[in-house]
Amino acid sequence: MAPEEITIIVSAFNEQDAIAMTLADLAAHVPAGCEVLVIDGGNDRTGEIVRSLEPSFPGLRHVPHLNDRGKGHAVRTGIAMAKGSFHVQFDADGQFLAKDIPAILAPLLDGRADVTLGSRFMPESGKDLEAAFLRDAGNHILSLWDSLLFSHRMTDVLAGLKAWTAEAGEIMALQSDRFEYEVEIPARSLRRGLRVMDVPVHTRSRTEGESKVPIIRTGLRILTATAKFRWQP
Ligand SMILES: Nc1nc2c(ncn2[C@@H]2O[C@H](COP(=O)(O)OP(=O)(O)OP(=O)(O)O)[C@@H](O)[C@H]2O)c(=O)[nH]1
Ligand SMILES: [Mg+2]
Repeated sequence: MAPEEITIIVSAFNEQDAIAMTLADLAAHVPAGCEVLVIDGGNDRTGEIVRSLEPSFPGLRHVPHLNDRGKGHAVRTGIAMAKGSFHVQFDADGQFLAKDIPAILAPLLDGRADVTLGSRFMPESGKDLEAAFLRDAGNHILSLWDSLLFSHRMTDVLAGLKAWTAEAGEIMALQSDRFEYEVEIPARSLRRGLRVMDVPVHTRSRTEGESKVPIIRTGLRILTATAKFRWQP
């Protein structure tokens, strides 16, 4: 498969301390020539750093996202701009590892799934996050809640590494602006008959930059949004 068929969507909000490391990891693990769109909603030096790397990274493109309304909005912009037939969503903060991208794409490439969800909680996953009890517990509860609502077992609906075919991207027709879009991806996919599959991935603790997530407020927003995704046509 030609590398141009793959688009990596990297949403970034003030990730000047992590973006270079994230892009170096991508450069080492994805075929040269893949499209990499950094959808930048922040106002720090992230853009400057990405633009300085563009000449040595074919396919890399900095996309200033001026009226950025959140990560979901940024990913939707990435989907609308993507030229590839396969889209990978990859966080800018270096917590997910680019070496897992071939595995997350494989079920799409050989036609076994339309959407793949990276999972930090399968037996084969590798996780060296320091104890984040509240976050993990919330994630397990949301994943279980979604699995019940959509009658499909999912182990980690909130992971920042997911992939889908361009066609599935159109069918999902995401609408969320903020973090609830993580759940909107499997929810709309399953409601619209797409095949969704978990794939074990590896993570490491955030070493650079800082989290943008108020955990309890975000969890509650996601919980109510899920019910909406389930019962909306
Ligand atoms: N464009 C854009 N990107 C965002 C926004 N909020 C977060 N992001 C990016 O989305 C990715 C995930 O955000 P994080 O803050 O790391 O969220 P998280 O991974 O759930 O939380 P941590 O585990 O604390 O890192 C990162 O690459 C962020 O830079 C936003 O409002 N706009
Ligand atoms: Mg993160």
